[in-house]
Amino acid sequence: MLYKFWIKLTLFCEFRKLSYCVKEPKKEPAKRSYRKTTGDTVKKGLFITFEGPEGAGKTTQISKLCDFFKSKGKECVVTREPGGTPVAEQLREIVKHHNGPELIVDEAEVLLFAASRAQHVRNLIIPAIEEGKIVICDRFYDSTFAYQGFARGQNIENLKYITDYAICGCVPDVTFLLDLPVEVGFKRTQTREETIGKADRIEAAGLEFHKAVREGFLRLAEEEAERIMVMNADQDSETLHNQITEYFADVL
Ligand code: T5A
Repeated sequence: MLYKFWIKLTLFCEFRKLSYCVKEPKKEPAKRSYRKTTGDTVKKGLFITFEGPEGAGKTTQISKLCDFFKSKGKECVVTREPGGTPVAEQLREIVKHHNGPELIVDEAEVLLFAASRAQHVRNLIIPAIEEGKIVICDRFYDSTFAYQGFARGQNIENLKYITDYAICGCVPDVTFLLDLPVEVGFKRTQTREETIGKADRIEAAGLEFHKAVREGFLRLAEEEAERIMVMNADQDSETLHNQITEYFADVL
């Protein structure tokens, strides 16, 4: 009886290992690239992320890049973090706009972003990439390291572990870090019609916090220079768009 149960348990564990997400924690995030480099064409989808301080122009560039891919006959999905699926969007509302008497503690903030990411990766990003689509995501886990790690001071090793658990091996093929002075980004968001006078919880964290975020992003880019492309975002949006599309000249 006990022997039969042991065999069943072993078979179940082997099956789980074969399934998409290996549940055992890994020390390093799995490098899983969706860009097949064996031919000239993209065989499966691509996963592209945009990062940067507030008001860097990510949304603007993502929209232009998606139009660019569509003009080349590619299917493109635009999404964002936190958010991207119904549950993840509910978490976004809490983490950005919670305004009750009970404050969100820093540890819970990390986990809310991670929970949103876990939903998003499994229910939207991976299925779309597997269908051969190009997924462009407005922020991903680099934001967690820059905001919650470098700026809020949360332990980086803990963040790596939590991120690894959330992303299921789904590492971006390329990340564009739109870099610009924090003051320039603030000025842009403060004069944007929809957001005038409406800073959310994180935007309202102050200049020093956001300077630390920017430094954090630049440190990440140094550490992962192959994946993270630092782009000067303090220039007109068309020039920046042209610089970004140059990167894809060899894969389309
Ligand atoms: N967060 C997120 C974490 O703390 N941890 C995490 O793990 C994650 C995933 C998300 C917040 O959550 C935090 C970070 C953020 O605080 P959000 O609403 O998604 O918040 O906001 P942001 O991602 O910060 O995006 P923003 O709306 O602030 O700015 P964008 O998208 O970078 O910029 P965009 O394109 O909307 O442009 C801003 C304004 O500038 C103009 C645009 O027309 C617009 O008015 N603009 C330019 N002006 C001059 N020159 C250019 N080149 C311009 N490009 C755009």
